[in-house]
Amino acid sequence: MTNLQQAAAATYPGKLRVSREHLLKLLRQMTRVRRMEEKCAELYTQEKIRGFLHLYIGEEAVGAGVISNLEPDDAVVATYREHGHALLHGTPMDKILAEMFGKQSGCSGGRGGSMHLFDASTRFFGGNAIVGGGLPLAVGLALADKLSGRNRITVCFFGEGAAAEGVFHESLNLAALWQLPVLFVCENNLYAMGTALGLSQHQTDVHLMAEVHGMASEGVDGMNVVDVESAARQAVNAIRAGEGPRFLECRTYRFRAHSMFDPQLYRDKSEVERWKKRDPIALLAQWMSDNGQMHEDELNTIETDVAAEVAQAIEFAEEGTWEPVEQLTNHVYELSDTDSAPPPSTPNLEPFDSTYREACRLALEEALQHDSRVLFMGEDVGHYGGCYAVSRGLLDQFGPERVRDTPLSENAFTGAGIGAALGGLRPIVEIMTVNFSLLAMDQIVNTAAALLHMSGGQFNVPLVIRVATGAGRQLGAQHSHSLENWYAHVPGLKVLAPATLEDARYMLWAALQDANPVLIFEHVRLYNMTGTLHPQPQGVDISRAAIRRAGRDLTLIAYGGAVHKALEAAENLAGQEGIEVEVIDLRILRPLDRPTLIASLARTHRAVVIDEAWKTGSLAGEISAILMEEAFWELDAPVSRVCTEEVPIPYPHHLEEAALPQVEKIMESCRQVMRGGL
Ligand SMILES: Cc1ncc(C[n+]2csc(CCOP(=O)(O)OP(=O)(O)O)c2C)c(N)n1
Repeated sequence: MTNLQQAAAATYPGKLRVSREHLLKLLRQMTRVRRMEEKCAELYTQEKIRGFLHLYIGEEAVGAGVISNLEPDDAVVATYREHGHALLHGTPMDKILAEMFGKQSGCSGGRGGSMHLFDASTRFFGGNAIVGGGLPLAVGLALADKLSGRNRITVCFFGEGAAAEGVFHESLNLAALWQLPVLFVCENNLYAMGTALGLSQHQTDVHLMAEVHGMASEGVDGMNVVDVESAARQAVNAIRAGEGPRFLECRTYRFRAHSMFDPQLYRDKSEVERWKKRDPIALLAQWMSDNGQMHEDELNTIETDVAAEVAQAIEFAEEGTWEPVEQLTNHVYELSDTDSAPPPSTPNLEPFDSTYREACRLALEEALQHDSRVLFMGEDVGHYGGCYAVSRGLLDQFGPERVRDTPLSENAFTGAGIGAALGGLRPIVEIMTVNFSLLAMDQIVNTAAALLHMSGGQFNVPLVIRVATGAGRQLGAQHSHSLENWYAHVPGLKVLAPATLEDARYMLWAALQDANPVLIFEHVRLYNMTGTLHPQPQGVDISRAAIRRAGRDLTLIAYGGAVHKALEAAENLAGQEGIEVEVIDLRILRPLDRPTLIASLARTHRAVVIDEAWKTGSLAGEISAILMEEAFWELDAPVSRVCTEEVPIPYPHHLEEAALPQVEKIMESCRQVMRGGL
């Protein structure tokens, strides 16, 4: 017996309860992945494929064994090592290769490249280059399926490196807590880049980590495609039967470098050679021929067919065209798919007294009532009634499926919101405070904002995220900042700041009609604001700034909580000094309504910008630059900025007040600008 025969016999002892035809199919599938990727390595050396290229060679049995259990409308989420998964789930090889070439005919329109393969037609959700970043998406996709009563599942592939990320545990917990139809597949190839598993985890049996979360889990030999397939089948059947999520750890090995840049200093050649003796394709082929399950010509046929498929795919990729540079900014925002339904009509169109908090609550209630796709989730939104008491009563009214308390896992539940949006829901995610949103920034910036673009326009994310922001309640340096401009910096996101009762009530509905991720920042000092709410049967538009007070002498630009300080300053200046200030409420921080700002400046020729963020790197700086760049000749004085002092927000009342833009400071700034900036 040759070594390979011995290894094959040891891997597949005894008779296999799988038909010969099925084994041939598995062999063919693995061979397609292998030969395609061998070619990719060659094409990389020819510089046809650039950037990072992570090959799956050696691990094919995992993808082939798991995916052979899926139905066409089951979803797959993968990592940057995803060429095989895309191919196995049905994306044509030619589109995969064209994507790696960066051609328009690629499966992501050329925008994604090797690490970001996407295919809406096969429900292949990427292609995620953030380690662990795909897990919450899978949770959200599965949540959407469960809530919609669809009997389909989501499979999420990731490496064992992900198990060290917090989002791994957050996602497993959510999936188990909510008993979601998701199969987590850990492709344990023993190394995360150059770090051996034992150097990053004390617990090296990754599937045991899933057990901690109460999830049935199993470890299998990832070089044995029949074992992988059978373990996956049991898991998939259990999930389809409604038994909740499952976890599969497949022990495997990558034969090639982590990426093409990796000199592999961290492992011995002998170790690689040892593993190559357990090549999953060679093992199966050997076992089949040794056991009379395959003729040599059948193997030859597979190889010939696959070689033809690869050759045709390369030709297709070569022939593809480059996207014209004129289209560079395509796929940043979804333009065509935006719903334009007016807000639900309310019986009472008479103005009524309200608080800002009540206006926000009404908005949520109306959204939940009038759109069955709306799902509201976040920390303490249900039983507690919302940390700022905005959602009191909604749990009783709409039940725990739609008003969903989440664990303290901002990154995972925000990512789950993205997944649920991809799955057809209209989720509203609440994040208690902007400081905590930083824990979800990965999902917001790396996924929600970028997905439409990375997927070449295939996957828009209609997600709304509500965030409390701002200072003034003596909550100290970890609950009081104004970081909304960090999000306004990011193409792909829309950022709103309601300052009035009407905007608090209607911006949410408008955001839900938008096909893009929208963040709504509610200033904490506004929740207790009282006033008269004027119902708006047509809702509010979320593309324009608003002039809250007309004036001829100076334009005062503010947003959120600062709008009211601006108005007070304007009234004082008019009454005391005869200076007529025009107050603009930005309302939308991204995309900024430049025409309204510039038209106002053309009337007043002077501008002051108020911003509760720190001056350095602020939105106020951006606006000031826009005015200078686009309306320099209108300016009679330099633009002035009133921002928060460069200090984390302090606790004592007097220091907090001193740090923030206040009416007197705003008035002084206006006076100075009226003097020509002197
Ligand atoms: C959040 C994050 N941190 C670091 C990296 C850089 N990085 C890319 S791949 C990788 C190793 C991941 O290993 P593993 O999850 O085991 O998957 P494998 O590459 O072995 O398939 C690292 C550290 C990243 N992409 N994302």
